[in-house]
Amino acid sequence: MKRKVYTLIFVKKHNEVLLGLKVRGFGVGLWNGFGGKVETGESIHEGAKRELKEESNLNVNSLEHVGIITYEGDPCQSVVHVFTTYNTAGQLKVSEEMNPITWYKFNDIPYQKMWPDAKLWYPYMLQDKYFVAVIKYIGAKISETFITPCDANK
Ligand code: 6U4
Ligand code: NA
Ligand code: NA
Repeated sequence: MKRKVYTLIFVKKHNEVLLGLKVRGFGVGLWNGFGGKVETGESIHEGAKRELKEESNLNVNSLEHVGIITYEGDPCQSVVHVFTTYNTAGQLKVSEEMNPITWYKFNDIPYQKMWPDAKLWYPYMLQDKYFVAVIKYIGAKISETFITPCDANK
């Protein structure tokens, strides 16, 4: 089966990260970073920049690739490429997909209103520590996880 490829982008400053409340589509009602499916003909980085613009109106030049998550289990096997940035341009705006958009302190992340796997790997993302995660869901429940930090490039 072909995996769907997604991006997930976290805009950060000091000890805060920008999260949006998903008001449409997959994960509706949950807080998350910005992102979506990589489209045919674009690179993963291009897809990440496009999704950030579409969902928050922010422009970004460089993104740091901080992790890869693969989700196992039916019906959606997917791979999510996680990026961070400290440098954006333009005026932050809510979108049809993310509203409201709020800065959250690292020690005040709303994990109880996020995907259940978020709390497992956000600590690495928040520290810009490269990580690899494999998360297996059965229905809405996590059945198995494998998460490892990977410091080779740092
Ligand atoms: P449409 O509505 O077709 O434009 P698109 O924006 O391309 O959708 P979307 O929003 O469905 O894609 O992408 C899902 C987003 O949710 C991606 O950024 C990846 C992220 N995501 C998916 N599963 C997740 C999970 N289990 N935990 C998590 N983020 C997840 O924290
Ligand atoms: Na999206
Ligand atoms: Na989108």
